Amino acid sequence: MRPKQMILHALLSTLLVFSVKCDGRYLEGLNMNLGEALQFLREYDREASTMCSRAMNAQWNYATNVTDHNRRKMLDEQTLKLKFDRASWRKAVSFAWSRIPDPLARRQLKMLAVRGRSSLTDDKFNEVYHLISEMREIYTRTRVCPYEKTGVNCDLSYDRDISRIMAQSRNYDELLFYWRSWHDTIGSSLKNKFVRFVQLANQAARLNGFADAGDQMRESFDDDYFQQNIAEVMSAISPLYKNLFTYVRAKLTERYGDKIRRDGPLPAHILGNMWAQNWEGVYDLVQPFPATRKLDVTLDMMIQGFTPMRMFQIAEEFFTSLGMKPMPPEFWRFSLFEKPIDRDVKCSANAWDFCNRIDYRIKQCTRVTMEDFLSTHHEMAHLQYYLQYKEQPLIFRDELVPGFHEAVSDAIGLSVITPQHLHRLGLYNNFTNDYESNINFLMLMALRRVAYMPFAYIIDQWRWRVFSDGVADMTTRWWELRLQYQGIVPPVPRSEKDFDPASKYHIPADIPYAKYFVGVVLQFQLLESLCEISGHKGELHTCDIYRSREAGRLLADILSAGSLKNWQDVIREMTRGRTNRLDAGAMLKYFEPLNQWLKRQNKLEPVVGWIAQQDDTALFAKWYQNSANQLRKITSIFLITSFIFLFNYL
Ligand code: X8Z
Ligand code: ZN
Repeated sequence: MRPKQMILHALLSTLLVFSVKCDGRYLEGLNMNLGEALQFLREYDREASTMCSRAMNAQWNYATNVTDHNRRKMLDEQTLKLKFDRASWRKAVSFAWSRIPDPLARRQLKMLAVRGRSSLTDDKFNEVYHLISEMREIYTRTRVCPYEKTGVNCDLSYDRDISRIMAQSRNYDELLFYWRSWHDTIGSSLKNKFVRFVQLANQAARLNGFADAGDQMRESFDDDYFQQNIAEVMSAISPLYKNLFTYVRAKLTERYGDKIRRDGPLPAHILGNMWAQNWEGVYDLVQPFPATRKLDVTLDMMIQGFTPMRMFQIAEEFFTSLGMKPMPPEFWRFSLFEKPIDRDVKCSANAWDFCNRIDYRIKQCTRVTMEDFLSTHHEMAHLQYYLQYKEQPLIFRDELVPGFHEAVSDAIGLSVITPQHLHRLGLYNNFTNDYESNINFLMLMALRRVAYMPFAYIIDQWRWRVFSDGVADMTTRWWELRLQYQGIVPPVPRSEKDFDPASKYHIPADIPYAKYFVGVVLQFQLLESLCEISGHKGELHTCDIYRSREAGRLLADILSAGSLKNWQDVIREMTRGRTNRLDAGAMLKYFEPLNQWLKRQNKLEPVVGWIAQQDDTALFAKWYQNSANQLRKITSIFLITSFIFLFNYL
């Protein structure tokens, strides 16, 4: 144990009037009394449920009626909850939980003991939470100026304006302007705060028995080989990604000419998204068969007089057709389905569990569009998950593994978005199952999912390296990963004066990201399993599980366990013994027809993937190279001096 750790452990011991030791990996106490542990867990369940309900209510009130008063009330409740969590952590680590004989009690205590930053002193605990909320605030308040307009307000926000421009503009310089404004504005204001945050997060993790904050983050995946496992999945997906990348580069070259090298990486700003994480924005440039129309049933929905309420009823019927649960009365009574005209609301769609086993709601400013129709199913799948695990104790009313909530909702989405399903609903009457429509459809899905994988992979790779190796060269390391996995370079030179990773909300906001990577892999594994049990024949991307009671039973079984069971065991059950780990096979199977098509398209390309030249790395590694050269110089000077010294001495 390090000295600082010893001091804090001693401090905690006096505070808690028991001795705390760090035996092996985790921080834990000496109390092995099972009766006391069970009593604590019962009390925790009751009190934590009340706390959670109060916090959710205050959050709901604010999100559906944005006023200063509601914001203050929400923040007050959050502060109370943080205090409660901290007190619960203290009690949990007073137990020698790893040696408690009851496996369920042990698992619950472990969950309480290894999460969060409660190991910090009061001052530092408050400081880290204050820092995170400050960083979130700065990020969400960031505004930039409009392109080529002087004398106007600089009040463009990412969500309202810039995301749309990045997806729709085909003007290289305009895109560059917004990319640069966003990165420059955010990075400079967040770097120092982030550096301090890293220090505090690491301290908290070490006091809790972890090597660093990245090690603590990975704990939630409960897998000693997690890093290796996701690296293998990334390698397995990489050839498909490179095929897609190569085809898209060729198409972008048609648009942007010699601004792009035909065998090189792509500049980060022309892929339809600020972080090049979702390429759907460039669909019209890369559509394989432009004469075949894009799948969109919005018009059909309008003609048939769809309303937001009807969209939710149809989504509910999807789940009841599988034999799953209908929405409870509270859902229909209290949800927000449409944007109110009398008050300001946060319109992002989400699904709410009020932690009382009664109240479940969706908030969505629904418009009658295909996109929102898919979103009703997505959000309702989250609610279905809440309903399925509602009998578990609060601590197990959680996803099987981080990312699984999204995986479930997205797997349902993959079934609902098939032309086959839309046709069954009477929404896509001139549907033809021809090759060209299928490839167009798969291209759209690939721009959303395949293009996303290397991005989803590198976020936490970067973050974990910062936690383990320190805060030097953070921007250089960011771009090294971007180039290696995404084939992306910055469109203008960057240096350590910039802090480009902060341009992605989840980094300053301290939101883990590997779960999104896991979520995509698992959604295809889940889809494959559900389709198999439903008796689907044919290609995976055409599978619709609608009305399959068998699929519903399997899904309900998986969901009802919440986070009670070991996730690898559940994956084994789900795949009928085929595997107990993350596996890219199902995703590759889904995209195989497109992959074959891409390979044919790329035959004449000079290289599949990208070749990085010095000009590419010089865009972000100048400073790094200089310092590396300096380091080399210093090392050789040191070696020469040592040699002279030794020579003289001998
Ligand atoms: O952060 C989100 C959601 C909240 S769970 C808005 N997503 C990731 C992102 O925006 O990067 C959804 C897709 C991935
Ligand atoms: Zn979701």
